[in-house]
Amino acid sequence: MLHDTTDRELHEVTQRRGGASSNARRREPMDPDSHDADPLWSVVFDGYDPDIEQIRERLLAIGDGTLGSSWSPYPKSTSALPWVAMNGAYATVDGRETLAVCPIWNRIPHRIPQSDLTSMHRELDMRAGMLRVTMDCARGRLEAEMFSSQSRPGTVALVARAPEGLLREDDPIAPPPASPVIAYDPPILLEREATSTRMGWASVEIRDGCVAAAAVDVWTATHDGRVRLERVGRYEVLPADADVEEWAGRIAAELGALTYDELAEEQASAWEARWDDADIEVGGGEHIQQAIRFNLYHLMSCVAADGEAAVGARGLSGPNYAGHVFWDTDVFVLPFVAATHPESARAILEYRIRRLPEARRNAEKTGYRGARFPWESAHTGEEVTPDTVVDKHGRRIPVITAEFEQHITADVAWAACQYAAWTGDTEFAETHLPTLLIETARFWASRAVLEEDGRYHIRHVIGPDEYHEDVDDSAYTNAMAAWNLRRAAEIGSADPGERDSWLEIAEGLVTGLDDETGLYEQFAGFFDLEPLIIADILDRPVAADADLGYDRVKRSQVVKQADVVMLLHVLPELDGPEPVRANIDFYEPRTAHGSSLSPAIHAGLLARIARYDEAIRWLCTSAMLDLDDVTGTAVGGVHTATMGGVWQALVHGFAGVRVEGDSLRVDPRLPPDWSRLSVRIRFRGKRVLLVVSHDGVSLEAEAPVSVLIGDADDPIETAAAEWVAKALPSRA
Ligand code: IFM
Repeated sequence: MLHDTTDRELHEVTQRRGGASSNARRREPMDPDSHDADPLWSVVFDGYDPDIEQIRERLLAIGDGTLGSSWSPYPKSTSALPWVAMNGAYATVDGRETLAVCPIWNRIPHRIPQSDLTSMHRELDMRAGMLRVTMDCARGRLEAEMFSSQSRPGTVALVARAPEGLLREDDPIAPPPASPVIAYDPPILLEREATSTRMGWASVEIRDGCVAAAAVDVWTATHDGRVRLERVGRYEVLPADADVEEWAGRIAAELGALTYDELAEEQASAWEARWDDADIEVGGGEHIQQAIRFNLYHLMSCVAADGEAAVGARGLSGPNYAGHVFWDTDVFVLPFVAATHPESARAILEYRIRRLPEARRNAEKTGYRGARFPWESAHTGEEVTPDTVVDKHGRRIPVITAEFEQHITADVAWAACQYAAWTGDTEFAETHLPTLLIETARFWASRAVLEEDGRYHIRHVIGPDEYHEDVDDSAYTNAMAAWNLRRAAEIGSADPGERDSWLEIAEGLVTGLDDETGLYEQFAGFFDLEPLIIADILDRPVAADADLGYDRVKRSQVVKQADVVMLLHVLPELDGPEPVRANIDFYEPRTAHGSSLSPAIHAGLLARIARYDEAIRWLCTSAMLDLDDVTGTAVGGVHTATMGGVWQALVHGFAGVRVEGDSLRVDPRLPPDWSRLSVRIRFRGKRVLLVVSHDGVSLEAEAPVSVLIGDADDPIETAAAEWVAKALPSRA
């Protein structure tokens, strides 16, 4: 049977290779006359290149967690993909739940045809979550700025200035493709001076409602003889029967009272607060520093903090994977927000919790008990993985991950424990956590089968490595299932009989571990496959199935992405340095890194065993994956799981930070070439700044925290809010 989700992604949107980086001057000032972009905090593109415009749109996307928007200088051109999406707003497209394309608020009504454009600069100011643009032609310069408000998610603002004639009055909201519903009202009344005003609204139908968008344009003349357009807009999800026109009228009055400058000030403070809780600084060069911030910026842009957060595989930055939610969200993105912005982590879990009834139905429908989360999820929580995709040769091929890639169920439980560990949220730990653990454990208890050899087996699955389908006893799946069962057995309210059976199954599950070598067999029979070392024959990362053919990779030991290595990353309690070394030595050269989820996980574990050159190589690959369009898929949106992986590689791998009981373990590995590494996190509600240098570790917390340094058994209870410890971080 054929499948490949990477190929699927390659063909979801037109691939425009050519690499953003070859044409990007990412570290140059946007507008030397008026503004110096800080190279460590910005991504800058010069010029207009139809071949890679869509990639640039995705990379420069702005977002507030609830709303994500990409800007196109020429939105009607075929090289553009204007894109606004809202968290959790899925429409039914061709019978399939798909992230809805929302009305467009950020079209700048300029009169600079492409043929007149003499230069263009775009600067994503990551510190302030703002996109700045200049466009030049013989008739003068257009300057614009826009953002999606972190302090008022769903509210957007834009300002544009230009000599008269370069801007024209037009509708503030443009309908998305495929949605004709739009209306424009007469001018609105304002309390401030304006040469004219205009308001517009639009809505698109989604599952169980609609996304309504309204914006107000205020035109003024500036003192230097230019015209100024100020636009403020709002997006909301309304019930299907809502009177959108009435809503728009009400919202327009509110928007008219907001000014761009006030919102911009709020925006700067809101982003400053986010960075204060999440920034990472690496004394290892500008390039990597900028890339790290790029990854953190996009993560902070795409996870809602209120209600529920449905984080798709491309966040809110682009259309790939139809905005579906995978394990990417639970295992890759959630740890970042659990440790920097717990509200967002809670919202991710809320998304899963609200879909528990559907997960229960899914388990029942497929013959099991408890709750089984779908491999791909959207609005309803039903399984939405497509049955087939069209490959690059136009052939329709089956996708079987929905049936077989079942580790997602343990991944959700794992994410819930991560959140509880980082935050100490007792309300969650006493209510939702037990429910999630028990329901998921019930699934595994009904899924594992006791066989004649006296061991429990889980047959017919796909582990993280999707090159090998329908395998038995995937080491990752079984270990995660056993972990899930054991964690559920710790819940006081669990039924004693059930608890005993969970522990028995966890104990009896086949692990694939060879005690002598410390090697995990990825699945039953993996060691008997052709021992093909992909590192010896192809430059990686590579889609090995595309290069070598699906059948060849299936019959060989070529691994798509971190699998056993993933296991050692998510359950560090299983390892210790020796198994990590043995399994990295064996699996890394066999791994194609054909999924973007892979390199960062390797980087983190390679750092743990002090193999710094390799660790930095894979860290850079993942941190620059989108900026350099390494996989040729950035056109479909940025890779949020990769970005979460970058954070995990730095925090868990290099800085060596993990939660252990009620303490933070800090056991860093600092590469000799890095002068320092500093990490900002929140642990149990307290802000913590950790600085690792070759002299030692210093930790500053806003209130006392309990810390385990290196491999110490006894925690140090910090007595004061400010605390500094010394420990030697580097290990051979
Ligand atoms: O969830 C991943 C999977 O692990 C590899 N293929 C792509 C999916 C979405 O990113």
